[in-house]
Amino acid sequence: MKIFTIVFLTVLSSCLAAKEFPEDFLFGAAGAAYQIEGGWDEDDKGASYWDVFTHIPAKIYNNDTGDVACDSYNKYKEDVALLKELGLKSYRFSISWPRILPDGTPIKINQAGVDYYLNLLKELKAAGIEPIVTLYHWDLPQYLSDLGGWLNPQIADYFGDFARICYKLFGDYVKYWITMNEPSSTCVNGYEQGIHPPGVPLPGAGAYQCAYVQVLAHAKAWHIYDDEFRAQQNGKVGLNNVCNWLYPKSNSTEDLAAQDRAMEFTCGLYVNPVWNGNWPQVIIDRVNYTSQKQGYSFSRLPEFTPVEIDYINGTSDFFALNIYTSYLIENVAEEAFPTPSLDQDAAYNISGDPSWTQSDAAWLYSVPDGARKVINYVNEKYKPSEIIITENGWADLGQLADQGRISYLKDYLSNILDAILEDGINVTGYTTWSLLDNFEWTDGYLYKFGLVQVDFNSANRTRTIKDSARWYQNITSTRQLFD
Ligand code: PNW
Repeated sequence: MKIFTIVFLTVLSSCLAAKEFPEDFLFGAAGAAYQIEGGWDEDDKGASYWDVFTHIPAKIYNNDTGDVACDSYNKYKEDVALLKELGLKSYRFSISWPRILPDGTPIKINQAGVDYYLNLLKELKAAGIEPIVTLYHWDLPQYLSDLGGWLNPQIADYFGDFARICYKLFGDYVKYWITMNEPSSTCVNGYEQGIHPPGVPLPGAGAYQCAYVQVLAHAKAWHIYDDEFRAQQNGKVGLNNVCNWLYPKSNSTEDLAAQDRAMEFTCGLYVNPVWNGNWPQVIIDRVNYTSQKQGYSFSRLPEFTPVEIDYINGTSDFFALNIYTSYLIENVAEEAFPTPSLDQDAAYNISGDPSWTQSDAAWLYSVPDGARKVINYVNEKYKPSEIIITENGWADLGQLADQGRISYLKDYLSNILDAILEDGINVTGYTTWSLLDNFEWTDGYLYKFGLVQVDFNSANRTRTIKDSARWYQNITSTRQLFD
């Protein structure tokens, strides 16, 4: 080799320093039942409150629904083949509660639904892909919503029965269970603001009551696993939430305090009970204070009894963390407390920084440093023995040449890897959101997060691999990332 070439290659390799993911790192992709399955009333499936909600005109962009979605109910073999082709080692999917139990109760099991998930699990097993299974990704059976949904503490018992049935039916195949996807989204969108089902805004009360019930339901599902299945099945059960790193808008004492509150109101409210036994103290104090100012004789935040605290504390075997974006947080100085709301209790404004790259979906910015910061935050505060990044992804309009997604994933993966290698945090897996373009809740099919494009205009729901998928395939097969 010419000396020139040797010098060139040496310089090149020192510029392109490779970082390596641990050998057993679980690279994968994610999806959720209502967003991909379709088959909304096939066989004996019951209706979820999302089925009902999307059929109400003007609730969803373009009046789109999940009636067919990616048709994964019929095309799951193609999905697994794609995962395999991309060399992925894990697949996060969710079980539709009303597909297994049509009205949410154990009175009737829909065998066709059970077979669907068994077939999917067998297909994954044959392909050597580890399932990470979410029990609840937002599709509550309509009957249980009519019973009060996530405002009714008894739903925790119904959820426990559903969880038990799933462990019994599928537990031999599953090592990672996630009970609830993002209580923060269910509770704020569904019960505080009413922009998700059940669609009735209850500001200042709905999100707190929902968080209370979801935490109890999660804990019930964890205890059932712990008491009845763990010894045999030897899996792990965890709670998931989205926790984004929030930066203070200035270094003023007020904004720094607001930053801390904002982390608690968006993340801690839902996960602190499970890891540390109660709501974050700052939220207990704030809601108590504003409730009093508004003339209540009690706090709008439900109180956990000592027995409940004992029951919920320590009920997560790993931390399932979704990271998408970051925001700037600015304190709101308040003089009056006109109407109850979570926003007023939280007393901060959020915004994006103009220097951050914004996706087509306006809420989503690329702020990769935030990933490392939030992983450190969660690790210090909750001390999980294991963290899995269960969602992280970028929105665009669905083009195959998706350079924006590649840049986003590269920058976030690099920061996640720094958290592993430099901060020594035990992040063991990463399932990017999402494998397929899919039904994006109130945005219908407007924004796309997939590694794989789905043609929603073809009856066949044709799947086409995007550039980002090929890029990701290269990262997951080499486990190397170049800065
Ligand atoms: C997730 N945030 O929700 C959901 O789990 C997915 O079902 C959904 O498709 C995906 O995001 C993309 O929208 C989020 O505050 C909720 O940054 C909140 C945030 C991000 C995602």
